[in-house]
Amino acid sequence: MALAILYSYRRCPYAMRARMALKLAKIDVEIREISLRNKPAHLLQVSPKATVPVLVLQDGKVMDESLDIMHWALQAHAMGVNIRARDEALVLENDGAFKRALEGYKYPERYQSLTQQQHRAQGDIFLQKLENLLHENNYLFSTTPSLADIAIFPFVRQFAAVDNVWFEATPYLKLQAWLKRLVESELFARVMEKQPTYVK
Ligand SMILES: N[C@@H](CCC(=O)N[C@@H](CS)C(=O)NCC(=O)O)C(=O)O
Repeated sequence: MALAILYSYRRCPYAMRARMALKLAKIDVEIREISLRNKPAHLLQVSPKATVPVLVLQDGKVMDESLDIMHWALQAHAMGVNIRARDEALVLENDGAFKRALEGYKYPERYQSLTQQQHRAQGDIFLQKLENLLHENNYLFSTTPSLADIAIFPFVRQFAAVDNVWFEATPYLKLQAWLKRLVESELFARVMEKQPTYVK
């Protein structure tokens, strides 16, 4: 039987977390790496909002939110990955206030109501929270990665990359080690393998 299809974009943090959850759950999918400027007709047809990731199952069911894809993958094939209400709350904070701070910090010219430093200070509140959680364990809620680790770290990676010298100079030693561990993981390397762009 043909595989489920995942419309994806390699460098998109939402697509990264969906690819990681699918890989963790050992669910094989056909990855269709798209060009955001020239989206395939089938993607637009199944999901008019046309963001990535989008998962199209063999029975035609469509999931076009990364968290839905993660839940589906990890619940169906839990693989010891726990999903709890506390994961949800932290991920919502990541996708809300932290993501907004990240956008402002990355593109201060587009979000001039605050300076770049003020945007960074907004994001710093979340980094501090993660650092505190990581004092308990190597991962946010446990000794192994949970949904929250996988859902959040692609965004922290982007935040750190805006000014790596600044990030490395923060007192967030646990957070730095956590990010390094996830970025250097085999799982991440596998989902970041380059794919040819799907054109149709
Ligand atoms: N809430 C969505 C957000 C996905 C999203 O915003 N993806 C970006 C790429 S990182 C996108 O596809 N943007 C549409 C575009 O650039 O045309 C999710 O979690 O899946």
